[in-house]
Amino acid sequence: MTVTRVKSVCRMCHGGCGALVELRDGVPVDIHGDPDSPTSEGYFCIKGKASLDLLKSPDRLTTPLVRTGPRGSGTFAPLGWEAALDRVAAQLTATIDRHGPESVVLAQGTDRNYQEWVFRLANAIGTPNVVGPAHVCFYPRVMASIMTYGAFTFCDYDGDPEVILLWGSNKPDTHSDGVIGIKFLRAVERGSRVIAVDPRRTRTAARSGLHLAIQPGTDCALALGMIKIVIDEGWYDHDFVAAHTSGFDELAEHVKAYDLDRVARITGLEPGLVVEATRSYAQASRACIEAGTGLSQNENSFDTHRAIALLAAICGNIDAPGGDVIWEPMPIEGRRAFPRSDLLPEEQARKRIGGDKHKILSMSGWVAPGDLHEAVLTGRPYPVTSLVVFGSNILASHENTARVRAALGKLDLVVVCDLFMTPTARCADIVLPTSSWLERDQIVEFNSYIAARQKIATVEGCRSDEEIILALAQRLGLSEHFHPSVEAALDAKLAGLDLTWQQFAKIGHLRNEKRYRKYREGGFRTRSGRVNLMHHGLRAMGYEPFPVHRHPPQADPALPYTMTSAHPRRFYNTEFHQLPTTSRGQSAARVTVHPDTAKREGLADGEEAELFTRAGARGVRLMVRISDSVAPNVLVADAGWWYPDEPSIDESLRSSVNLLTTNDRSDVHMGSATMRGVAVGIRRPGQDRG
Ligand SMILES: Nc1nc2c(c(=O)[nH]1)N[C@H]1C(S)=C(S)[C@@H](COP(=O)(O)OP(=O)(O)OC[C@H]3O[C@@H](n4cnc5c(=O)[nH]c(N)nc54)[C@H](O)[C@@H]3O)O[C@H]1N2
Ligand SMILES: Nc1nc2c(c(=O)[nH]1)N[C@H]1C(S)=C(S)[C@@H](COP(=O)(O)OP(=O)(O)OC[C@H]3O[C@@H](n4cnc5c(=O)[nH]c(N)nc54)[C@H](O)[C@@H]3O)O[C@H]1N2
Ligand code: SF4
Ligand SMILES: [Mo]
Repeated sequence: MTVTRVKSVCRMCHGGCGALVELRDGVPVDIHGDPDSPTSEGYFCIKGKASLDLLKSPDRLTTPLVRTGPRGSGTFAPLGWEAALDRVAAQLTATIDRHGPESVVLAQGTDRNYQEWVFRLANAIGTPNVVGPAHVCFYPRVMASIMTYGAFTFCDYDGDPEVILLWGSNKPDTHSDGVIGIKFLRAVERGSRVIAVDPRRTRTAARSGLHLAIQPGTDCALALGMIKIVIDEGWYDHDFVAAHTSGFDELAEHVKAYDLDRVARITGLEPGLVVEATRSYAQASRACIEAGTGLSQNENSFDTHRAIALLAAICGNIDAPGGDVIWEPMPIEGRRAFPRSDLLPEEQARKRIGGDKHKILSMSGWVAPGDLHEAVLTGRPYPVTSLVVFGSNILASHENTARVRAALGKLDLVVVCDLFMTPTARCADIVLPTSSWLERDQIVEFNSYIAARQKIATVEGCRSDEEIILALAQRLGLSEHFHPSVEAALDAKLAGLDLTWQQFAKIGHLRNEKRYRKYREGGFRTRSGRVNLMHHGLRAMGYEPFPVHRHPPQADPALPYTMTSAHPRRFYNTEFHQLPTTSRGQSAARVTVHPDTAKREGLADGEEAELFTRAGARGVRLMVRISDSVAPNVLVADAGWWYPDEPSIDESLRSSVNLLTTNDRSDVHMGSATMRGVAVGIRRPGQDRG
């Protein structure tokens, strides 16, 4: 027996921990963290451990399928790869000829390091329409940061922040955006103090120096209130503000509306706590803000992240040691250049669905799901006929499930590439079985860091998304815009480093040296070279030049609770519900309920409750977890749940919180739907539905 160890990069979440896969006679038998990885330092979690389940799962799709019964019925027949790809290409060609390339929409879920391939295919086809969860995930933060500083920042945990403001983020459990929670935890061990702003007392919030148990959806008011305190108390970095920002006086005027009493009323926080948190953050010599997805899923999402960016800037923490450091990408043809946006004609780019409505999201290249579904259902501004999904379970992850379902029913062609038969894949005409991260070569690009994900195994019958995209491009007559093979594309990406894929795979990873205060060499990458406290460009687009907190509508007495969601620790978005290693620990979606609320509503721990937004309508059923880690009016539900073993779509989605979310109160910049801060009622299932 030969035992070998191959280095790769885990993709069970977007943390990207270094992984060591142990093979016996070429068969993967074990997986652990790689102690040599500079980003994860040997850390590995339960989801990473579940990776090998992916290779063995009896539920994996291993042949293309074509629908034989009504859409959504789940009746399919197997089809060979060549026939399946020919069929998809023929139908796409027909719709492009009839309705134009913009009638084809590509979809992607959370980034899986092939996003740039999806965008390249869209640009080569000539469609400006790529839909994904960008509006409620990373992009409100990215665009707020870019529009304020001209770049995106990351917390400099290695630079020993004195204070870490953990705001709407559960970093130690979610490892978001390529910075693994271990970096945060090690900084805390070395002495960083944590201020947590979270409606839920998470494990980290419980251990924080200060926990601000904010009412969901009110963070924008808190950030603006903190800016006012910093300015009033003179706690800002006077030199930095004078030399490197524009619009400070106007900002000081703007935040006058956010006095402490008003902020305390909106957020439900003790005024003294707000002042203490502000002082602690503003007076620290090194401080960073980890702003998470808890802030990106409501009508204030972009403005909340803008307000936080302004707070960090006036305190002089941008690009400072232990602060929020500007990311300098490695010189590869990666996320920025590989999509080849030059292939998309200007008149096509202008047709992006929702481009006139959610202008900031549109600038980033994405379409908001709500805008897509509306276009499909109304045929306006033009017919949208075909959807090709590369890894997204949109029936569980997009807001407004009923409308997503209606849109899926109306399209002429739905193609879903996935590892498993999800509720979304059930609604496809053609399903293409894709490979997992263990079955492909990829360059993982994060922050100032790149790493090699190496193919370790093969699951017969599956192909990677990159291979599917190359095969479709060839059939659509677009080969001139693509490389002849995936390896040739990886070689081309690395050309700027004078490396081939094979050479890079041996090296494993490369990163840029961190440099601080780069703005001193030539300013920020904004038009003025300064931090845009006031943003004239936003005004020119018809938006407010400063962040504004918008109030949620008055609570309805029939819906007295505020529901928010969080990503569960053992699962990843909508994934891993069929894997033994992860689902062994939790078999149903949970909702955290305060003891007083449970008593009032007659709910018992471990039993089902139904959350609803309309008295007569069917709600969402989740398992009650009674805990005083939430306020009596707040309910925190697990996001992204579905049950793979249920025979009907309705039953498989019975715990999916997006049955209750809508597009009614979306962020005007990004189209972010309100997923955090939804007015709901809660009852025992079977109780009178009014
Ligand atoms: N209510 C509520 N809704 C939410 C959220 C929330 O917090 N609350 N979170 C939002 C956020 S931040 C996000 S990012 C989205 C996530 O939403 P999605 O991205 O749609 O969800 P995922 O579960 O990440 O991925 C969907 C599918 O990709 C498949 N898959 C995995 N690897 C691959 C691969 O390599 N190729 C292909 N083709 N398929 C693959 C999985 O099997 C899974 O079925 O959900 C959003 N929706
Ligand atoms: N284990 C695990 N890791 C994941 C994922 C997963 O599903 N599971 N998903 C991945 C994805 S796609 C993403 S985008 C990231 C997200 O990672 P994070 O940014 O950490 O996001 P969440 O865990 O969804 O939410 C963070 C915190 O926001 C709190 N919260 C909810 N509503 C509000 C609010 O209104 N205000 C404030 N201040 N806080 C609020 C929640 O209680 C939660 O503790 O995680 C990634 N990593
Ligand atoms: S944190 Fe993410 S990348 Fe790291 S081992 Fe866990 S699932 Fe894999
Ligand atoms: Mo996300």
